[in-house]
Amino acid sequence: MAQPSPANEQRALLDDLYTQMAPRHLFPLWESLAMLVPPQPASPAVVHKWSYREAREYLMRAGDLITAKQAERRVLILENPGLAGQSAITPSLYAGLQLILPSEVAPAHRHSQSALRFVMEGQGAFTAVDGERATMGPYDLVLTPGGQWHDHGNGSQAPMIWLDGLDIPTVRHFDATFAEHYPQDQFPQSAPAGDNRYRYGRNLRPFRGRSSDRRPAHQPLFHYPYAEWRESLAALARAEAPDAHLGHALEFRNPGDGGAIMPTISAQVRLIPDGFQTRPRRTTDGTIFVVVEGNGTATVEDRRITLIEKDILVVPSWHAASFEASGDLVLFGYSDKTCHEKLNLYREEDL
Ligand code: GTQ
Repeated sequence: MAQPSPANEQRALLDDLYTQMAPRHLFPLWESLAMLVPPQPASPAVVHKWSYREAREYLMRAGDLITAKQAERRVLILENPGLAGQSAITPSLYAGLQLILPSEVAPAHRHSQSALRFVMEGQGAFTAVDGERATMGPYDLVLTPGGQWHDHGNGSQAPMIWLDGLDIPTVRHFDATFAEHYPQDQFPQSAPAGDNRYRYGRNLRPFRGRSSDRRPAHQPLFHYPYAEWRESLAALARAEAPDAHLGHALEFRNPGDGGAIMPTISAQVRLIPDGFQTRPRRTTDGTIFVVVEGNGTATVEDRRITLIEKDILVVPSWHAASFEASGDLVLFGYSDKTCHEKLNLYREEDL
């Protein structure tokens, strides 16, 4: 074997090798190994907060310029400043604010991507999933699982705005996306509004099981009303002291399998009591938070971010975050935690 060349000579010879290989689409791992396999997550996403009040003004202006039908979905994408051009709020997840004005419809379609809707304002518009309507109110969580026909309509007198949380970047990553339009604006109504909640949202299930099941076995329930999850958080807060790192926290559960709400997305709610400050905690799942009630401050690594109602905050993977509440602070959050768990990647650390 040849003796290694002196450093400067080696550099020149290697650079020459790289230049000759590059047109053949061959590259040296040793130049990028530390970046490809870092010792801990080094997210390209950054911490960022969107003011709902500010975003809403732009969304309403879009409402004057384009109809929901014309747009198909009239949505402003919340793009992470560290992921420019990727329509992503974290490397795996998407977020957008969708507006439906009175008497508008967002026409029926279906796609591989799974979506959650978290209502920011308005009362009485609906999301229909395979022909069953969920009538939506503030801070309700509604799911449109992958592959299910869904349309939205607003029969109320006021604008309806919700946060869309989708796994668009994840599905793009797997190159597995299919989408279709339904020939009519609305998928035919096939069940009474709210049917899924009575069948699957109360620790019951149809006696004959799957033979009488309209809903897919893995996604029976698609509406988690605010009144219910908020009451559960309040009961938790009465029953025990807050967890030092979380406050009072609950995770939304899929009654189909006891796991996360959808195959790619997990969701949670937290109540941090007035005056309480959580200790910092970091997790591998980058998380999108919505402030539902109260004010406070988030500290993410060395950044302090004031929070008011309806602000939207993204905390990227492995960023230590803590929350301080002035007035009971109620947060909704969603992330790709369930993917991390399935892939044996999930880690969390209480600091
Ligand atoms: O409502 O189906 O924000 O398909 C992005 C893609 C919403 C929807 C979005 C979508 C939808």
